[in-house]
Amino acid sequence: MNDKQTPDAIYAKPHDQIVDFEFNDAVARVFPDMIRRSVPGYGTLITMLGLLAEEYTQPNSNIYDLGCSLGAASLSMRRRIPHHDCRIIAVDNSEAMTKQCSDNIADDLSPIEVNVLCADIRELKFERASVIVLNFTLQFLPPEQRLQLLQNIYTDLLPGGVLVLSEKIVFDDADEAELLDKLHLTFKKANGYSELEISQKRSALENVLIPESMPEHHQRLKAIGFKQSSCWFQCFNFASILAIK
Ligand code: GEK
Repeated sequence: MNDKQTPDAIYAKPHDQIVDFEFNDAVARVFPDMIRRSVPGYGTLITMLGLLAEEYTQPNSNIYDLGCSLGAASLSMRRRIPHHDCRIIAVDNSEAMTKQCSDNIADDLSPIEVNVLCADIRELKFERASVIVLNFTLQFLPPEQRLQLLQNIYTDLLPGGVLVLSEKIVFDDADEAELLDKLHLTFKKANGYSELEISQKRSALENVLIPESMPEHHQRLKAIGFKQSSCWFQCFNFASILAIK
């Protein structure tokens, strides 16, 4: 990844007006630095996605990385999938992201085929899917559209197929919410973000990233039909669920 180290200074100076956050060229340029400094546990999660793909990928099947950004999850999975007749389909509706993602995939020499698509994940059909990853993507869909996407995923998954769903989460218990928000703030400050950057980014994300609670996630996945829905990772207010069909 060429621009891996480009530092995120998007909200470092005061903005006259805070507009809703977009995955544009400016964000794509600094994305690896931005996500590493904003999402606690991101690096571990990406590494573990490789192990989950190794465990759950079925021979002659497709693996979908939905909201792939620059392809970090696809690259991690690509390096560990043991079946050479499998294909990863990495999808994002930001052209800035898919352009850079394609370059990152081309620079990597692993044998598993990866197709990068610029498309809206709400309009896709998933074919012969054994593993589908939504790594911090569902949270950017309007809440009323999430059930439909998850139902499509469930319908299209092969028997025994899995969904890995990573999200920022909220808590019903006020003390727990306060504690984990505070720790997330400490994490961002420790990673060099100023109060100004943190507050401007929070405003930009307010209408765009709408987190839900773990009980909401588990209940919806169970209601759709997933036979198991387990939290396998949590760091502060960020968590990941493994749902098995
Ligand atoms: C990672 N998974 O590095 N269709 C396609 N893509 C979408 C849609 C949509 N409807 N909505 C949002 N996106 C990545 C990180 S980032 C998370 C995922 C974050 C895309 C959006 O363009 C962006 O690239 C990605 O989802 C969310 O493991 O920035 O916190």
